[in-house]
Amino acid sequence: MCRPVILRICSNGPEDILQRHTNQLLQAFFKSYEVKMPDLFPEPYRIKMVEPIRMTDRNYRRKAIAQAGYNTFLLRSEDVYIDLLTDSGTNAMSDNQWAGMMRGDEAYAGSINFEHLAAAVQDVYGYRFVVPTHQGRAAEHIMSQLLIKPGDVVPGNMYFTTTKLHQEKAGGLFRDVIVDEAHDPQSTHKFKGNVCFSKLDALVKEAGADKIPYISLEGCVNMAGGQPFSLANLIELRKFCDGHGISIMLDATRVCENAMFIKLREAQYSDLSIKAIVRKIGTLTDGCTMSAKKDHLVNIGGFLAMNDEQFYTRAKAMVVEFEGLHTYGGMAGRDMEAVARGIYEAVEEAHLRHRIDQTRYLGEQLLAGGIPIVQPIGSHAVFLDARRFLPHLSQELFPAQALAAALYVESGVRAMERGIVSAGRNPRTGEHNRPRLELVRLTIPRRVYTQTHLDVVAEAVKALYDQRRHIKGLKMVFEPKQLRFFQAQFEPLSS
Ligand code: P70
Repeated sequence: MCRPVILRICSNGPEDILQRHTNQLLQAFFKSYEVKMPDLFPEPYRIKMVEPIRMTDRNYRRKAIAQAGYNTFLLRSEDVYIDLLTDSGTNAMSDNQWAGMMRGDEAYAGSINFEHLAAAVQDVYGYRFVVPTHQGRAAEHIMSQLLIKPGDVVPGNMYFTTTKLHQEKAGGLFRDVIVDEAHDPQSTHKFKGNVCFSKLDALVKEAGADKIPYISLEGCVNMAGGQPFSLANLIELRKFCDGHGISIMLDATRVCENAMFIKLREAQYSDLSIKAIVRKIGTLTDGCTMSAKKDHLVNIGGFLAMNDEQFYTRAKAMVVEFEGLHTYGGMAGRDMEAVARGIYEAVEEAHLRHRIDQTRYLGEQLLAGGIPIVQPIGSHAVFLDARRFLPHLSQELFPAQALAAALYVESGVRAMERGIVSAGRNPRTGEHNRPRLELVRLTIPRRVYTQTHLDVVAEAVKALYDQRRHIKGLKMVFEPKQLRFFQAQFEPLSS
């Protein structure tokens, strides 16, 4: 399938030079050759350095997964062929970012790289204050401790594991207010990350607005399959929250990818640059936590940002206790420089178009092979629907965990469970939480794998689907108290 080239040149100020340059080159290329733009947006980069990976055989992998307690988090990276465990910290940095690493100002206090980072956040997101942290969960920890009081309720557009943990540690209770469609892997709603106002309204009436310190809003909702919220929904949310005196704190981890979907799916914003859309989202929210290891294209880093000066003063006081001085917060100067540069690369349209098209490519291959996946195909990953893949396994037999282990044995491809194991236990009753979504996440690191790698993954999943009846359930034999999915161990059931 081909369609004509339509590339837009964005101009949002001097920092957009790289974006303009890349888009101009692509435009010139397709124009001068008078070729049609391929259906998939091509890589807006070329490869300068490679990292060898090795293929192992099935027998080797059978032993490796048994040693890892059937938990893909416990495999050695060396034993993995294509690593789709996560898109977190696994991105390939650009030459521009690596060059920035050489400009690290490693002074204990007042590093110039912190100034670059804060200026980039202010410019792109529009928040007034920035507190650096080593990664996203550290920002979540500080924000939860400072804003949540015991007995508070925190609504969110679906839970995320670390976010919810820190809310609970601060004495809060998470409540899901995402639209129902988000829990249905077969619903093709365009914005499954949207907030449902009847749920939110009922919660505010039940708990009282004074018990709700903020609503937690995530871009491209991870646990729902990388599903975006719409700008229309956020505008309505802002109005609702203003009416009740409730803040909106953004989980900005994948918000640039969310902005790409807004541009493609919300007609009234199709003329805006990604940077302008991200800025709108920033302006409509009161602050954010950020795991820069995702959209910002680095291997480590994060921050907390806000507009409220008092909150900033308290967050600065707390970051020195847990992370480091407020001008590095657990990052080296060079890491902050890489994040500052990554922030601008993250809002390049060509990068994001390629990114979501790569994910779509894998998803469409699987759909064509009849594999049950979450739809619409999200931004950062393709999610296998383990309930439909393994209908013979009940949720207590950990179908998604078993499927991820079997995929590794079949192909050397590493994926991640996102189902009952990830959902943990109810802190009050001790029972397993039983999410409707029982998924395996095939997560695509940014700028790392080629189309051929994705072909291998698709073939592996299809081959496994043909033998799905032979995949057996698991028994959990070791269970950590918190975030159990990271270190839990399992044994296969014999029948
Ligand atoms: C992933 C990673 C991290 C993450 C996130 C959202 C929406 C916050 C964070 C925390 C890593 C991960 C974390 C827990 C379970 C499995 C994997 N997500 N918000 O692979 O950020 O990792 O920097 O502390 O997705 O999805 P950080």
